Formats: sequence, structure tokens, C-alpha cells
Amino acid sequence: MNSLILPNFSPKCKSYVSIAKDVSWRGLHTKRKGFQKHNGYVKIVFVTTKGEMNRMTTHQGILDFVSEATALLQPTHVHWCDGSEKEAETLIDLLIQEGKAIRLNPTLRPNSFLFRSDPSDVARVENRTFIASKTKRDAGPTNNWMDPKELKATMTSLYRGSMKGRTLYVIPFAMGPLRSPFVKYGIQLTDSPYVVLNMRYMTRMGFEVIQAIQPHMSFVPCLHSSGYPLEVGQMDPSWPCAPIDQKYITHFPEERLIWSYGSGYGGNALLGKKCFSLRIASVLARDEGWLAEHMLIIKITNPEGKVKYFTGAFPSACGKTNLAMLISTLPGWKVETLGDDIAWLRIGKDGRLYAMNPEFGFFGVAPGTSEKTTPIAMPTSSKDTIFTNVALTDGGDVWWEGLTKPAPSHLVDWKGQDWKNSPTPAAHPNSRFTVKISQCPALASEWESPEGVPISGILFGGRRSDTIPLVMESHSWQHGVFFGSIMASEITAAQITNDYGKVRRDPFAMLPFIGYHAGDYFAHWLSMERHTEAALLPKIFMVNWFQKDENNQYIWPGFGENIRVIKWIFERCDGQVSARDEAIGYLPYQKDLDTSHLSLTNHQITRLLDVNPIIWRKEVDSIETYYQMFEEELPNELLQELSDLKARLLK
Ligand code: OXD
Ligand code: MN
Repeated sequence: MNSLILPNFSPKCKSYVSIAKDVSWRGLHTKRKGFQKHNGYVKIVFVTTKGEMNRMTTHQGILDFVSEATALLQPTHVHWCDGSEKEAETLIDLLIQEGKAIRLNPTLRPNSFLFRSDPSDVARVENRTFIASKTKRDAGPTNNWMDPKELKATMTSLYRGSMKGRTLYVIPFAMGPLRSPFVKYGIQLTDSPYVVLNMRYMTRMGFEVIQAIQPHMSFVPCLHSSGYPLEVGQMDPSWPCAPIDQKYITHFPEERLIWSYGSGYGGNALLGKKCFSLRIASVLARDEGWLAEHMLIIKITNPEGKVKYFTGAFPSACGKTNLAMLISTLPGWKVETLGDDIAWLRIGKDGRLYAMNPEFGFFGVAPGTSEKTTPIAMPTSSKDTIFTNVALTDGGDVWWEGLTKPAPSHLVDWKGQDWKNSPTPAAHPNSRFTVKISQCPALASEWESPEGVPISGILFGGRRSDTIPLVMESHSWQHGVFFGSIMASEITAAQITNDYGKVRRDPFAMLPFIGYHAGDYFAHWLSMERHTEAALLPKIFMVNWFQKDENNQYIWPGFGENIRVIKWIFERCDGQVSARDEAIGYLPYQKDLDTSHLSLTNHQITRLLDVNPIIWRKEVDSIETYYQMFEEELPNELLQELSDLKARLLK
């Protein structure tokens, strides 16, 4: 028996009945059985003439997963998502009726919606994220670990009955293009229609996907409950979620299983993203000989029409989206995007490393995004966009800090309160926009290439006021892995912590995303060299757009001007320019860094490309201390790199 909870009787009720019929599976015949009053809503009960599940898939694993979860979660209704436009419209209408979403002014922002989360549920919760590997050792020092049996027992009791009064949505989704040999499948069960709508933009999702999962194929079961069952008569808040100490974002790496409870926000709830495509995928990648990375992918075309592809890993708040959507200030140089967050990398038949973006959308941070900083993001989010926790203008459009100066004189802030020229941000610092990547005007045509694109260079970055020069290249693959392992960034105000200004080590920008022991992860990176010829692997670079002068001012102009650094990297990969061999890596000769038409003094350029041995000796001490956390699991190769660096600095 299927049922759909609909808003109270209204003159429109008839149309809801027809919508309710339409949301059933294509070609599936339903008969109305009757109405039931439920919690101020009318529940229209349908009986299906054929077993619904069997019409959708014969995959026994999927059928068992759904039926076992249904028995545990006890939803009022089960809905298998087809990913259609009609289904999305039905869900959004329902959410608007329930006061959980706001339709933005269709003239200004067609088919776009604003959601406001509960103020306690605004970001990924790293301290509630667990890697429940069989042993604590396998989770390593960078993850929270819990015994899987204990965790499952705790979560099973939380899950029991947690979807009462709600609909369980079955979301079949794919990470990667369906025709790619590297595509991976997931089935997410959720009680959040907001999650369904976001997953529809962030992943390939719905009918085609479930059809593609053949009976012999594996999938990652992803269970998600907001943790807010509705008893009869209970009010449904506009953003159901559980208190912080009941939130659990958990991964069972040996079983390739994801369980998430209590949060409806971002990476906690859109399980295809960080949970699957990084934490679980990093385990799959280790076992299968590839890399699952927190990286953007870009295509660069030089004035001669030569093309190269690059990936880049940057911690939060280091301009990753900006780089993914960069508009070049150098004539003839073009940047196109293939992804802004995740890359899966494999060695191809020709021995080169290929990257594929498993995602289908952007889940971008709104504050700071503007015509000036990220011009491409503006048309990208001009329609068909889901906004979360941004401010609402009087004209029914969205606003966030940095979008325009000055701010509009009146707004409704992300908490739904009137806002007038207040120092408190109107948009939450982690407010987001969700859009399909295909809406990006700077999208490279080969973004869905089944094999991915061959990578010439890997960029590691961070936000450092000093120490790291504007750009440097590693001496070798092993030295590049050392670069990745020591990546660090200064904590910014956007990160809501008390450690403002302190340096946080974030190896490979994967600190919260490595699904196993980080020491083994470094070893896995090192091992890639054994699977191909060293010369075929990408060159590895470290970049830093954020050096400051004595007056605490950024020296490098950044944004679109970063193309000048990319140009040097491109030319290094092409063997067109030589470099200074310094203790820390290869650095540009000043003449090879194109600074034409920039108002940089010679002194500033020298400073940007400087290696200060005193600062670097301190850095070496800091790396030594940081490396201790990996104990004897730290690969010897990295210790060797560190001691070689130390020796070179003393010369
Ligand atoms: C993200 C993140 O949301 O890295 O992409 O936190
Ligand atoms: Mn990210």
C-alpha cells in the first residue's frame, strides 16, 4: 500500500490528487483507496495493482535494503524517485505548502528556491563523523572511530521508528557518467524531500540509474534519517533534525555502507558527496588502485590552442571554486571547468593519470561569490537553483555578504528575521547554492568523458601569509606526495573556530575525508609511481595566493590573475621554461612569471618567489611535530623527504 501525505483539504485538493497519481512510477497503475486524516493533513491512500518495487528493479540487494530499512524506520509511505521534473515540482509544491521552502521571484530567479535550515544544523559536523572500521588502527589518527557493532546498535535504536509520519524516498544515484566504466552506484534512503531535490542536482539520479544497476552489480547503501519522527498530532518544524549529540555521520568501510542520522545539511545528508565520493571511495580506490580526491578539475587552453588539464586540492576558503571558474586576465588563455570539488583519478591504458568528476552539480559557498570574485558563478546560479541559508531581498531574490556593496537596506536574514544594516551576517557564512554543473557557462565540452581527462599537473594549495611561495614544483612524484602530506592553511573567520590565524594541517585537503588510516593513504599515493612510468605521471605543484606584506596586505592580486601562475605551470609541463632548483622545490625565474600590466614592484615579486631558510627551518620543526601523529605508519619515503629538505636548508 502506498500513501502520500498532502496538505489540508483546500479547493486545490483535486489537483493534488492528480499530482499524487503522477508521482507514482511511470506506467504503474494505482487506484485510490480512500482518505485518512493524519496530523492535520489528508493522507490519500493508494493501492498498487502491481508490486511497486518489482516494477522498478529486480535487484534483490536493493529490494532487501529497502524492505529491511522500511521495517526499521517505519515510514508512512515509500516513494521510489524517478528523478523527473514532475516529481521535483510535486516535492517543491509540497515543501512550499508546508512552509519549508520559499519560491524566489520567478522573473529574477526562475525555478529557484530558498531553504532555511535549523540554526543548529548549518555545516558538516566533523566531530560527529565516524569511520567505523573493524579496528581503530584502520581509521587512523585523523578520524573519529567507533566500534562498528556498538555504533550500529546505537544507531539502530535511533533509526527505529524514526520515519514515522514521514515518506521514505528511495534515491537511486550514480557517481560518474552512466556510460563511464568507472561509474559507481548508490541507493540513498531519506525522509528529506530537500535532500531528494539536492541529490537530483548533485548526482545523476532516478529512473535511468536504477535501470542501469544490473542484478549482479554492487551499490553503496546509504541510509539517511533526519531524526525527527512525527507522531500523530505533532507539529513538523520547517527543518527537522536531531540535537547535536544525536547526530551521526557514519561509514562502515569494510561493508561499503553509509549511515547518517540527525542532520539534513550538505555533506551530512547528501550522501553521494563527501561520504560516498570521498570517504568510501577512498577505500575503494585504495583496494582497486586509483585515487578519490578532494580536487577541482580544469581545462586550460593556451593562445596556440594547446590544451592541458589540471586538478587542484585546496582546503576550505582558499578560492577553489574561484579557480574552477576562473576568467583569465591574460589574452588568449582560457580556463574551462570540469569539476569544483571531487576528482576520481586512474591510470589510463596509455599510462597517464586521468581524472573524472563523479558529481553532477555544484554545492557552492555563497558568501564572497560576486561578479568581481567568481563572475561565472553568477549566470550558473541565475535559475534552477536551490539556495540554503542565504538572505531574502524584498524583491524576492537572494543576497549574501560580498554579493553587492552596499547591502540592500532591508533583508530577511537566514534565520527568517528582519535585517537592516546589521553587523551580524544576513547570510550564514556556510550558506550554499546547489545547481547542475551543466548550467555553468564555462563548462568544458568533455566534462562527461567516460574515461576522464589526462592530467598534466596537480596543484596543492593553502592559505599561508608566509613560508609557501607563490608557486613551486616538486622535484619528483615522491616529493610531490610530501607536498600533499604537509598541506596547511591558516584558519579564517569563515571557519567558525577560536583558532583564527593558526595553521591547520590538511593533508591533500582530505583531512576530514580520508576513509582509512592517513599513513596508508600517503603510502597509496606513493604507490601510484609503481603502476606507470614516472615521466607519465602529472607534475606536482604547490601554490599560495595569500602571502602578506609587513602591513598585512595581500601581495598577489589573486582571482583572475592566478592564470599567470597557471601559465607558468602549463609551460613547465610543456618543457618550455626552466626553473631555479631550490631547497624546497623548483621555483620560477622572475622573467618566466608573466607579471605584465600588474602593479607589482620588483621587491614584491622577489618576495612572492622567495625561500626564507629561517622560516622554512621552523616549518620543518612544525612538520616534524605534525608527522608524529602518524607514528610508525608514516611511510619512510616521507621521513626521507623531510630529512633531505632539512639537509638542503642547511646548505
Ligand atoms: C565542501 C567542503 O562543502 O569541502 O565542499 O566542505
Ligand atoms: Mn569540498
